[in-house]
Amino acid sequence: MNAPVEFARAVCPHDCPDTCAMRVTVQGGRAIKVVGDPDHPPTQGVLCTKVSRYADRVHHPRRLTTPMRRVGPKGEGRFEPISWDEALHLAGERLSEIAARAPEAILPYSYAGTMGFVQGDSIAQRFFHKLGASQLDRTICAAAGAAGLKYTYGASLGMHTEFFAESELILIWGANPIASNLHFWTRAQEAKRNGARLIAIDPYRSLTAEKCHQHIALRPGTDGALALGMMHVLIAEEMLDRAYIADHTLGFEQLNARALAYPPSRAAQICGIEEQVIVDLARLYGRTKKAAIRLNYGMQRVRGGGNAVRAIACLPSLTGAWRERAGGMLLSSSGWAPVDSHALSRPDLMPGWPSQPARVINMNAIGDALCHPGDATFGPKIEAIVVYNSNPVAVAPDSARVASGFAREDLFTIVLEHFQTDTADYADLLLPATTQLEHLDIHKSYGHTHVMVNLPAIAPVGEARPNTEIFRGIARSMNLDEPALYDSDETVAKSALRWNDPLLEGVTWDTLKRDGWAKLKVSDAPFANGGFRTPSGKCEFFSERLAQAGLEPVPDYLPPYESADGSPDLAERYPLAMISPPARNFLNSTFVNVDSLRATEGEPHLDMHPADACERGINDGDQVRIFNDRGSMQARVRVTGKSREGLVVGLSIWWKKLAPDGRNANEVTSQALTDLGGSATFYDCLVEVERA
Ligand SMILES: Nc1nc2c(c(=O)[nH]1)N[C@H]1C(S)=C(S)[C@@H](COP(=O)(O)OP(=O)(O)OC[C@H]3O[C@@H](n4cnc5c(=O)[nH]c(N)nc54)[C@H](O)[C@@H]3O)O[C@H]1N2
Ligand SMILES: Nc1nc2c(c(=O)[nH]1)N[C@H]1C(S)=C(S)[C@@H](COP(=O)(O)OP(=O)(O)OC[C@H]3O[C@@H](n4cnc5c(=O)[nH]c(N)nc54)[C@H](O)[C@@H]3O)O[C@H]1N2
Ligand code: SF4
Ligand SMILES: [Mo]
Repeated sequence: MNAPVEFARAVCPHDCPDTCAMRVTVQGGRAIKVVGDPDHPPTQGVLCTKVSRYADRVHHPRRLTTPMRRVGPKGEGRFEPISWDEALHLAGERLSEIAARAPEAILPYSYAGTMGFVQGDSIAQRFFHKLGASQLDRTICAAAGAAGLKYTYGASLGMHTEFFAESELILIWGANPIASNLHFWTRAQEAKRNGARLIAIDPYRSLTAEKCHQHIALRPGTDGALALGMMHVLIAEEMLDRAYIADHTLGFEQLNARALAYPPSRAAQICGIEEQVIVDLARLYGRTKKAAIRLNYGMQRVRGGGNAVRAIACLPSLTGAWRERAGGMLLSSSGWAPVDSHALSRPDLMPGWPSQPARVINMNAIGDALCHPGDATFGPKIEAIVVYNSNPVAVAPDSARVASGFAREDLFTIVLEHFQTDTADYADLLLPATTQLEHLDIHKSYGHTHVMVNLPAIAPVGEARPNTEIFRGIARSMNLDEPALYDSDETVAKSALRWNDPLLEGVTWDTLKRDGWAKLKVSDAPFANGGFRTPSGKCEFFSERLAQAGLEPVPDYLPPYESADGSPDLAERYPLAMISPPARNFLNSTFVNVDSLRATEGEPHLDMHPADACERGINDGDQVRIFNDRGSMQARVRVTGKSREGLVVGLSIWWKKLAPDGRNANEVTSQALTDLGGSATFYDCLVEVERA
């Protein structure tokens, strides 16, 4: 007899602005189908291809189902199963020993494998804070943009996604929504059907750029110059909303002076595009009432990423586009949610809090950090690393350095994972974690304005445990007596939001659990009457806080570290700029091991302009070696006009061990950090390419 079918409600946990609501069909304790919830307005019943296969991932034959201990050399990935008691004992024993001597020699490493507040950084951070472990600066993705927004608007705030459907002009800027923000793309197409013009600003003719009315293919890392060139035209031709500027902005005179230094001719030269393109773009933007910008993180993974976001964020305040709900800008909406991050992560548990917090390690420089012998400036050498919700050996820059750090025989490595990833291969202890269908969580979104609850749909697969439960277990084995380490998942979830915030009016934990989601009460045109969250309450063209920090207070253009302008000698040796944005069927390095999705991507490719290929005697379909001083990888070339001249594109992020040469794009990326926020500079990378 067939087991009865049940339905459960879940939230897509992935690092994606769409934060979809999912409906899970469960039969006989197994998830058999996952679909988009038709009742959730942002989801509209649609999931992307990847997550439609979520059940395959949950019940994947290679899911980790028991704790394991390393038996072979580091990195070889040979393990033997052990019991949870033994695993927790081994973890606790080693961490206790290090914590008693040098707590900062312990480092957590986590990012956004799940975006949930409970399984993300709640009990885990409380645990590391209590130990006095090093803190991790979680800056691998969005930190430059977040800093840019903070200094301009006061927080990560922007338009409602749904109102892009009413826009008359949409600049899709450093964004590839067909791959990475599907539900926004639906709105953009609605707008297109209503007559809106869509313009992609991207060095690469992405899936999205291909479908826009116009594609402006600038050099990577030059967006700040483009925005300043546009401003020059807006100012020179008086396409300004003087009243908006007077009432709701700060520092127009200084910004005016800066823009004057970027006539379109100069901006065009920097960006490698026609001057007329900038003039036309500025005129169209300045004359369209409902002009909206969908900015995304692709444009801020370069040296000047923070300043570029600031420059672009000034545009809608110059023209007064914010007055319309279909005008303005959206980079991230995550700052609307009233999250109680103090309650979640409890920094006050740190022994030195608040005057002497533990040292901070930037996650983008994990390669250098793991290889550091320790000294007075750096502090103690890292002796233990605990990885959860992340796959640094595949995703962190300067990968050879990262791998040599993880290969250290004297480094104690714990990895909490669903699968034996490239990072898991280096674990001393590999612990099986639950997926989103097996645990409780609460979410905000950075692409819409709902908060959402995920309820477990099935029991944990095998002996998998939620991250929270694993950290509670390690804490118990170390005899830590702090009660906050033992809060239940539901207690943690309830503490995630400030329920008395007016944006959550009428919403409680119980209603949220019952309904699955709630829309925050953010007004339709949030900055129509100003109300920015900066110290001045205005859109800050000039930032006093930046000036006080000794940084440039008015947005400027900074050439990429690795470019003909930024480093001419390097550009002689390595003349090609390389970017490695996400492949459509992967989510960062997640899903690379789902065979059907990997089969769709095929193998690692490198897209190259015909002129660059011809110059190197490279033909379509050739295997090539991509290299610089940091390392090399191989890929199959696609000779295509999708890449502008001088640019090569390797869609990512492959698991190294599933690539033919055991390497991926991060062999060549660098650990250098952005101007603001200490973000990674994945797309600020020069290489040379030759036939393999
Ligand atoms: N399918 C899929 N979806 C994803 C992800 C995934 O891996 N796969 N990852 C998720 C995550 S973590 C994130 S952060 C987002 C990322 O998604 P986005 O924020 O959209 O960023 P990217 O995909 O990195 O880059 C977007 C576009 O920016 C272009 N670009 C690169 N350099 C520059 C530049 O200097 N200037 C300009 N103007 N454009 C540039 C790239 O060619 C690319 O087409 O997507 C999320 N969604
Ligand atoms: N070359 C290049 N490198 C990049 C980028 C790029 O565009 N180009 N993009 C960068 C960006 S934007 C980002 S955000 C980072 C992403 O880097 P990461 O956040 O590390 O993302 P993933 O590679 O998806 O790895 C997440 C891991 O977490 C695991 N996981 C998921 N849920 C759970 C859970 O509940 N518990 C535990 N224990 N594990 C879980 C998954 O199995 C997966 O292996 O990569 C960056 N690296
Ligand atoms: S990855 Fe993004 S688009 Fe796909 S289901 Fe998750 S939230 Fe939706
Ligand atoms: Mo990201």
